[in-house]
Amino acid sequence: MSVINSIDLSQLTDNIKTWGKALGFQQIGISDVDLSHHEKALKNWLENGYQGSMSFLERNVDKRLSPDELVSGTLRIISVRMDYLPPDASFASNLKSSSTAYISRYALGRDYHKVIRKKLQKLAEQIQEYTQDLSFRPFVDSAPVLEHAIAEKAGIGWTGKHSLTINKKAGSYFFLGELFINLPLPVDQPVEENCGKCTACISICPTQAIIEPYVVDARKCISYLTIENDDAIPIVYRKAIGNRIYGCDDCQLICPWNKYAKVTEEKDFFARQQLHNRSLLDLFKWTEPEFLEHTQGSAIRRIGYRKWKRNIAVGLGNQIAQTTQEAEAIKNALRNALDFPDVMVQEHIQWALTEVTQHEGDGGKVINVNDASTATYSSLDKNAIHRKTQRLARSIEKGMPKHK
Ligand code: B12
Ligand code: SF4
Ligand code: SF4
Repeated sequence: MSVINSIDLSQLTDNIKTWGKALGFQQIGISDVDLSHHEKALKNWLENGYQGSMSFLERNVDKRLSPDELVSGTLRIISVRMDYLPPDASFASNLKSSSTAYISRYALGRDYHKVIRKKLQKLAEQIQEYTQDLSFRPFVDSAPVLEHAIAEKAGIGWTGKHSLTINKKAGSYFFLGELFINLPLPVDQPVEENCGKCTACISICPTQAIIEPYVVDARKCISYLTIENDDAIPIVYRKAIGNRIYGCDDCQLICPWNKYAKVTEEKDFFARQQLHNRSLLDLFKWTEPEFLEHTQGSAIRRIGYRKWKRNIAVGLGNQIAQTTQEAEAIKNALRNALDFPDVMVQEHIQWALTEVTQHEGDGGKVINVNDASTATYSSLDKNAIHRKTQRLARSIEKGMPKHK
């Protein structure tokens, strides 16, 4: 009899779930490696070019669909989820204040890749103490892994219309991670889909990036535009970005299931005070050494100073100045940065300067994102954007009062 056959796999599965929780994962599920039912959707998505410049997504497509080709000998995947919602998320108050920089709540603390990978490694070591037969490989947000599809099979949650994994008791503010293993553990069952007729995420998206249920055109998503995209942010999306300088949470904020979201127990994910609820102007004035110092160990550091400056310039262009002094302070900061040693960033600063100067005192202009492709930016309607954000803020205040 092989050693694997002689170990009690269901006892080991129970142990893995207990050990995983003790390590700080909120849920652990087990899936097999057949993801073939995702082939059509994944290939369509890539053929349509929705990945934009994220060319890493075009590579290893077969390996993504067959985890046992990615890591040979893989029989099961341990899928984990870890909550990241920090205390004092102040979602609504931050979104409503156009002078305050909004940073996606997943990025306010320590880089999750490091935190989760370390825990997955520890979990693997515990399994190895139980059986020497284990071979494993941890993944967190690694390109050739279809994390949603795996989480769905492992019973972690269902794929919402915004394409993220949602759990009935915990909403969607959690990261996913995986441990590929060679042990034939008993698998978990997928959970029921629970979006029903709701389409709230689709209509609230500031840039209409959820082009149909379950399909996000990354090129339109603020998360892509502010994080992954190395080039200029297309003018047509700039106003809709508002004060969101790194990522976006809107499709999750409107989701009714997030009223069940729990505050993270992981202190590493708590918000750093240098990044949370800070004014756009303060962050824009950071020098490069200050940027590097304040973002050490954070995922934000990976975008680099150049994109940081680009994004905040857009935020400043969208700021609705309440007084002439405020408008002057923004203009001065922008003018002082016009010699930034990068033409792309200079153009964003110039754009922001024009915005602030043109719309001073008129409460701004507004974009109708549905007409975005034809809109020239002088016809954009800032008030419509503002109304949409106000609607979202009201929904947060009502649905997630503890995190407003
Ligand atoms: C590339 C990427 C992005 C891109 C593209 C997003 C996307 N939706 O594809 C961008 C930069 C835009 C992005 C943004 C964000 N991301 Co991201 N991202 C990834 C990454 C690396 C790959 C995702 C991927 O493979 N996309 C390609 C598409 C085709 O795959 P998919 O979205 O899984 O699509 C499947 C389903 O939609 C399904 N499907 C398609 N059509 C249909 C139709 C029906 C009927 C059904 C049932 C299913 C279905 O099949 C598709 C193929 O399997 C994953 C990590 C990973 N390795 O998986 C993190 C990941 C998805 N991101 C994550 C997060 C947190 C975010 C943001 C919330 C960050 C932020 N606050 O700014 C936003 C959310 C935006 C959004 N609504 O998706 C988390 C999500 C956690 C969770 N609870 O689900 C992940 C899992 C990272 C992690 N390890 O935690 N991301
Ligand atoms: S993260 Fe923001 S921009 Fe991207 S799909 Fe969700 S709501 Fe739209
Ligand atoms: S907002 Fe509605 S449609 Fe979108 S993911 Fe949540 S429940 Fe599903």
